[in-house]
Amino acid sequence: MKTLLTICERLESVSVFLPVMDETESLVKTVEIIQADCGDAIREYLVVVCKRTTPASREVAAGLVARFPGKVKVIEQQRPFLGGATQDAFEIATGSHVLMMASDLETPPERVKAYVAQGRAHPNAIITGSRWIKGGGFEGYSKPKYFLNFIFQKSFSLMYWTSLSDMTYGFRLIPTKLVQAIRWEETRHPFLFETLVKPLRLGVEVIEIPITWRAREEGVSNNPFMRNFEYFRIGLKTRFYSRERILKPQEQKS
Ligand SMILES: Nc1nc2c(ncn2[C@@H]2O[C@H](COP(=O)(O)OP(=O)(O)OP(=O)(O)O)[C@@H](O)[C@H]2O)c(=O)[nH]1
Ligand SMILES: [Mg+2]
Repeated sequence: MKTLLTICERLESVSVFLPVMDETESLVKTVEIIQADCGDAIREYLVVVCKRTTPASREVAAGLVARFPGKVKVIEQQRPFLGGATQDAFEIATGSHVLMMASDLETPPERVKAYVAQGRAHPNAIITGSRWIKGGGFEGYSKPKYFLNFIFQKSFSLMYWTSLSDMTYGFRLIPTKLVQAIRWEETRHPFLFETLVKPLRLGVEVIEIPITWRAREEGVSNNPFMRNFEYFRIGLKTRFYSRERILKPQEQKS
Protein backbone atom coordinates (compact mmCIF):
# COMPACT_ATOMS: atom_id res chain seq x y z
CA MET A 1 0.00 0.00 0.00
CA LYS A 2 1.28 3.45 -0.94
CA THR A 3 2.45 5.61 1.95
CA LEU A 4 0.84 8.93 2.68
CA LEU A 5 3.30 11.65 1.72
CA THR A 6 4.30 14.23 4.31
CA ILE A 7 1.37 14.71 6.64
CA CYS A 8 2.84 17.34 8.88
CA GLU A 9 6.25 18.97 8.79
CA ARG A 10 6.36 20.35 12.32
CA LEU A 11 4.62 19.93 15.62
CA GLU A 12 3.29 23.47 16.07
CA SER A 13 0.81 22.88 18.85
CA VAL A 14 -1.31 20.18 20.44
CA SER A 15 -5.07 19.87 20.92
CA VAL A 16 -5.63 17.69 23.97
CA PHE A 17 -8.82 15.62 23.85
CA LEU A 18 -10.34 15.00 27.29
CA PRO A 19 -13.58 12.99 27.38
CA VAL A 20 -15.44 13.28 30.68
CA MET A 21 -18.21 11.23 32.31
CA ASP A 22 -17.77 11.30 36.09
CA GLU A 23 -14.24 12.64 36.68
CA THR A 24 -13.72 15.74 38.80
CA GLU A 25 -10.38 15.87 40.66
CA SER A 26 -8.78 13.60 38.05
CA LEU A 27 -9.73 16.03 35.31
CA VAL A 28 -8.33 19.01 37.19
CA LYS A 29 -5.13 17.13 37.97
CA THR A 30 -4.76 16.14 34.31
CA VAL A 31 -4.97 19.73 33.09
CA GLU A 32 -2.80 21.12 35.88
CA ILE A 33 0.02 18.62 35.31
CA ILE A 34 0.06 19.12 31.54
CA GLN A 35 -0.02 22.90 31.95
CA ALA A 36 2.90 22.83 34.38
CA ASP A 37 4.98 20.43 32.29
CA CYS A 38 4.42 21.64 28.75
CA GLY A 39 1.58 24.18 28.71
CA ASP A 40 3.37 26.23 26.01
CA ALA A 41 2.95 23.40 23.51
CA ILE A 42 -0.79 23.08 24.12
CA ARG A 43 -3.12 24.98 21.84
CA GLU A 44 -6.34 23.88 23.58
CA TYR A 45 -7.96 21.33 25.85
CA LEU A 46 -11.10 19.94 24.24
CA VAL A 47 -13.17 18.71 27.18
CA VAL A 48 -15.97 16.68 25.63
CA VAL A 49 -19.11 16.07 27.69
CA CYS A 50 -22.34 14.23 26.94
CA LYS A 51 -25.83 13.81 28.40
CA ARG A 52 -24.51 11.24 30.89
CA THR A 53 -21.72 13.48 32.18
CA THR A 54 -22.41 14.21 35.87
CA PRO A 55 -23.33 17.73 37.06
CA ALA A 56 -20.23 17.67 39.32
CA SER A 57 -17.97 17.02 36.32
CA ARG A 58 -19.64 19.77 34.31
CA GLU A 59 -19.09 22.18 37.18
CA VAL A 60 -15.43 21.27 37.40
CA ALA A 61 -15.05 21.68 33.64
CA ALA A 62 -16.65 25.14 33.82
CA GLY A 63 -14.17 25.99 36.60
CA LEU A 64 -11.28 25.06 34.31
CA VAL A 65 -12.68 27.26 31.53
CA ALA A 66 -12.68 30.16 34.00
CA ARG A 67 -9.12 29.40 35.13
CA PHE A 68 -7.71 28.93 31.64
CA PRO A 69 -9.84 31.14 29.39
CA GLY A 70 -9.46 30.49 25.67
CA LYS A 71 -7.44 27.36 26.39
CA VAL A 72 -9.96 25.00 27.98
CA LYS A 73 -13.07 24.51 25.85
CA VAL A 74 -16.11 22.45 26.80
CA ILE A 75 -17.83 20.69 23.92
CA GLU A 76 -21.24 19.00 23.98
CA GLN A 77 -20.76 15.84 21.99
CA GLN A 78 -22.96 15.20 18.98
CA ARG A 79 -21.98 11.65 18.04
CA PRO A 80 -22.61 8.87 20.60
CA PHE A 81 -20.16 7.15 23.01
CA LEU A 82 -16.39 7.45 23.43
CA GLY A 83 -15.58 6.98 19.73
CA GLY A 84 -18.18 9.57 18.81
CA ALA A 85 -16.77 12.02 21.36
CA THR A 86 -13.29 11.56 19.88
CA GLN A 87 -14.54 12.08 16.33
CA ASP A 88 -16.26 15.31 17.40
CA ALA A 89 -12.95 16.54 18.85
CA PHE A 90 -11.03 15.52 15.70
CA GLU A 91 -13.36 17.65 13.64
CA ILE A 92 -12.82 20.85 15.59
CA ALA A 93 -9.15 20.49 16.64
CA THR A 94 -7.02 23.45 15.58
CA GLY A 95 -3.58 22.27 16.75
CA SER A 96 -1.18 20.58 14.32
CA HIS A 97 -1.54 17.41 16.43
CA VAL A 98 -4.26 15.84 18.54
CA LEU A 99 -3.46 14.04 21.77
CA MET A 100 -6.02 11.34 22.57
CA MET A 101 -6.22 10.56 26.26
CA ALA A 102 -8.69 10.13 29.13
CA SER A 103 -9.49 12.27 32.16
CA ASP A 104 -9.51 9.40 34.68
CA LEU A 105 -5.68 9.36 35.14
CA GLU A 106 -5.41 5.96 33.36
CA THR A 107 -3.45 7.87 30.72
CA PRO A 108 -0.87 9.46 33.09
CA PRO A 109 -0.61 13.19 32.39
CA GLU A 110 3.02 13.24 33.61
CA ARG A 111 3.89 11.45 30.37
CA VAL A 112 2.39 14.09 28.07
CA LYS A 113 5.69 15.95 27.88
CA ALA A 114 7.30 12.80 26.47
CA TYR A 115 4.66 12.70 23.72
CA VAL A 116 5.34 16.33 22.87
CA ALA A 117 9.10 15.72 22.71
CA GLN A 118 8.65 12.66 20.47
CA GLY A 119 6.11 14.50 18.33
CA ARG A 120 8.60 17.34 17.80
CA ALA A 121 11.25 14.85 16.71
CA HIS A 122 8.83 12.87 14.48
CA PRO A 123 6.02 15.23 13.42
CA ASN A 124 4.86 12.94 10.65
CA ALA A 125 4.45 9.89 12.86
CA ILE A 126 1.94 8.67 15.41
CA ILE A 127 3.34 8.51 18.94
CA THR A 128 1.52 5.84 20.93
CA GLY A 129 1.77 4.54 24.49
CA SER A 130 2.70 0.94 25.15
CA ARG A 131 2.04 -0.94 28.37
CA TRP A 132 3.87 -4.00 27.05
CA ILE A 133 7.38 -2.68 26.33
CA LYS A 134 10.16 -2.29 28.89
CA GLY A 135 9.41 0.63 31.17
CA GLY A 136 5.64 0.31 30.73
CA GLY A 137 3.15 -1.88 32.58
CA PHE A 138 -0.21 -2.47 34.21
CA GLU A 139 -1.18 -1.77 37.82
CA GLY A 140 -4.58 -2.97 38.99
CA TYR A 141 -5.67 -4.38 35.60
CA SER A 142 -8.00 -7.37 35.93
CA LYS A 143 -6.44 -10.81 35.26
CA PRO A 144 -8.90 -11.87 32.50
CA LYS A 145 -8.45 -8.53 30.73
CA TYR A 146 -4.66 -8.80 30.99
CA PHE A 147 -4.71 -12.25 29.42
CA LEU A 148 -7.15 -11.24 26.69
CA ASN A 149 -5.12 -8.11 25.96
CA PHE A 150 -1.93 -10.16 25.57
CA ILE A 151 -3.53 -12.62 23.13
CA PHE A 152 -5.15 -9.77 21.24
CA GLN A 153 -1.91 -7.81 20.82
CA LYS A 154 0.00 -10.89 19.63
CA SER A 155 -2.69 -11.88 17.11
CA PHE A 156 -2.99 -8.45 15.57
CA SER A 157 0.72 -7.73 15.44
CA LEU A 158 1.04 -10.94 13.42
CA MET A 159 -1.95 -10.13 11.25
CA TYR A 160 -0.65 -6.64 10.47
CA TRP A 161 2.96 -7.88 10.37
CA THR A 162 4.15 -5.19 12.77
CA SER A 163 6.36 -5.20 15.82
CA LEU A 164 4.00 -2.86 17.70
CA SER A 165 3.27 -4.23 21.15
CA ASP A 166 0.19 -2.23 22.17
CA MET A 167 -2.40 -1.31 19.58
CA THR A 168 -5.38 -0.69 21.86
CA TYR A 169 -4.20 1.87 24.40
CA GLY A 170 -5.94 5.15 23.68
CA PHE A 171 -3.04 7.41 24.68
CA ARG A 172 -1.77 8.63 21.37
CA LEU A 173 -0.51 11.74 19.53
CA ILE A 174 -1.63 11.97 15.91
CA PRO A 175 -1.20 14.67 13.24
CA THR A 176 -4.54 16.50 12.91
CA LYS A 177 -4.44 16.38 9.12
CA LEU A 178 -4.36 12.61 9.32
CA VAL A 179 -7.32 12.22 11.68
CA GLN A 180 -9.32 14.61 9.53
CA ALA A 181 -8.54 12.68 6.35
CA ILE A 182 -9.73 9.28 7.54
CA ARG A 183 -13.24 7.88 7.32
CA TRP A 184 -14.01 6.67 10.86
CA GLU A 185 -16.54 3.98 11.72
CA GLU A 186 -16.60 2.86 15.33
CA THR A 187 -18.50 4.83 17.94
CA ARG A 188 -17.64 2.87 21.10
CA HIS A 189 -14.28 1.92 22.68
CA PRO A 190 -13.01 -0.10 19.66
CA PHE A 191 -12.48 3.32 18.12
CA LEU A 192 -9.23 3.43 20.13
CA PHE A 193 -7.98 0.49 18.07
CA GLU A 194 -9.34 1.91 14.80
CA THR A 195 -7.19 5.05 15.24
CA LEU A 196 -4.15 2.81 15.10
CA VAL A 197 -4.98 0.20 12.45
CA LYS A 198 -6.26 2.59 9.80
CA PRO A 199 -3.11 4.77 9.80
CA LEU A 200 -1.03 1.59 9.88
CA ARG A 201 -2.74 0.36 6.70
CA LEU A 202 -1.93 3.73 5.10
CA GLY A 203 1.74 3.21 5.89
CA VAL A 204 2.04 5.87 8.58
CA GLU A 205 5.02 5.47 10.91
CA VAL A 206 4.04 4.56 14.48
CA ILE A 207 6.44 5.02 17.40
CA GLU A 208 5.80 3.49 20.83
CA ILE A 209 6.77 4.99 24.17
CA PRO A 210 6.48 3.06 27.46
CA ILE A 211 3.58 3.96 29.75
CA THR A 212 2.43 2.44 33.01
CA TRP A 213 -1.33 2.09 33.16
CA ARG A 214 -2.74 2.47 36.69
CA ALA A 215 -6.40 1.75 37.48
CA ARG A 216 -8.49 4.80 38.19
CA GLU A 217 -9.39 5.74 41.77
CA GLU A 218 -12.25 8.08 40.89
CA GLY A 219 -15.37 7.11 38.90
CA VAL A 220 -16.11 3.90 36.99
CA SER A 221 -15.17 2.36 33.63
CA ASN A 222 -17.70 2.74 30.81
CA ASN A 223 -16.49 -0.32 28.93
CA PRO A 224 -18.10 -3.59 30.14
CA PHE A 225 -15.81 -6.65 29.82
CA MET A 226 -17.81 -8.39 27.06
CA ARG A 227 -17.49 -5.31 24.89
CA ASN A 228 -13.77 -6.00 24.58
CA PHE A 229 -14.57 -8.71 22.05
CA GLU A 230 -15.96 -6.06 19.70
CA TYR A 231 -12.40 -4.88 19.04
CA PHE A 232 -11.89 -7.84 16.69
CA ARG A 233 -14.41 -6.57 14.16
CA ILE A 234 -12.65 -3.34 13.17
CA GLY A 235 -9.24 -5.04 13.29
CA LEU A 236 -10.27 -7.79 10.90
CA LYS A 237 -12.16 -5.52 8.51
CA THR A 238 -9.44 -2.89 8.24
CA ARG A 239 -6.77 -5.48 7.48
CA PHE A 240 -8.33 -5.95 4.06
CA TYR A 241 -9.36 -2.36 3.34
CA SER A 242 -7.89 -0.46 0.43
CA ARG A 243 -6.47 3.04 0.80
CA GLU A 244 -9.62 4.33 -0.94
CA ARG A 245 -11.83 2.66 1.64
CA ILE A 246 -9.90 4.23 4.52
CA LEU A 247 -9.65 7.81 3.29
CA LYS A 248 -12.46 10.31 2.79
CA PRO A 249 -13.17 10.71 -0.94
CA GLN A 250 -11.59 14.18 -1.22
CA GLU A 251 -8.33 12.92 0.34
CA GLN A 252 -7.72 9.99 -1.94
CA LYS A 253 -5.57 11.80 -4.47
CA SER A 254 -3.21 13.56 -2.02
N1 LIG B 1 -17.71 12.46 26.63
C1 LIG B 1 -17.65 11.13 26.83
N2 LIG B 1 -16.64 10.60 27.57
C2 LIG B 1 -16.59 9.27 27.72
C3 LIG B 1 -17.56 8.39 27.14
N3 LIG B 1 -17.23 7.11 27.48
C4 LIG B 1 -16.12 7.18 28.23
N4 LIG B 1 -15.73 8.48 28.39
C5 LIG B 1 -14.53 8.98 29.09
O1 LIG B 1 -13.41 8.47 28.38
C6 LIG B 1 -12.38 8.04 29.26
C7 LIG B 1 -12.09 6.53 29.03
O2 LIG B 1 -13.25 5.79 29.36
P1 LIG B 1 -13.24 4.51 30.32
O3 LIG B 1 -14.65 4.06 30.44
O4 LIG B 1 -12.49 4.79 31.54
O5 LIG B 1 -12.55 3.48 29.39
P2 LIG B 1 -11.18 2.73 29.41
O6 LIG B 1 -10.40 3.09 30.61
O7 LIG B 1 -10.58 2.90 28.07
O8 LIG B 1 -11.71 1.26 29.45
P3 LIG B 1 -11.45 0.11 30.45
O9 LIG B 1 -9.97 -0.14 30.42
O10 LIG B 1 -12.24 -1.01 29.89
O11 LIG B 1 -11.94 0.60 31.77
C8 LIG B 1 -12.86 8.37 30.67
O12 LIG B 1 -12.26 9.59 31.07
C9 LIG B 1 -14.37 8.51 30.52
O13 LIG B 1 -14.93 9.41 31.42
C10 LIG B 1 -18.62 8.99 26.36
O14 LIG B 1 -19.51 8.33 25.83
N5 LIG B 1 -18.59 10.35 26.23
MG1 LIG C 1 -10.61 4.31 32.09
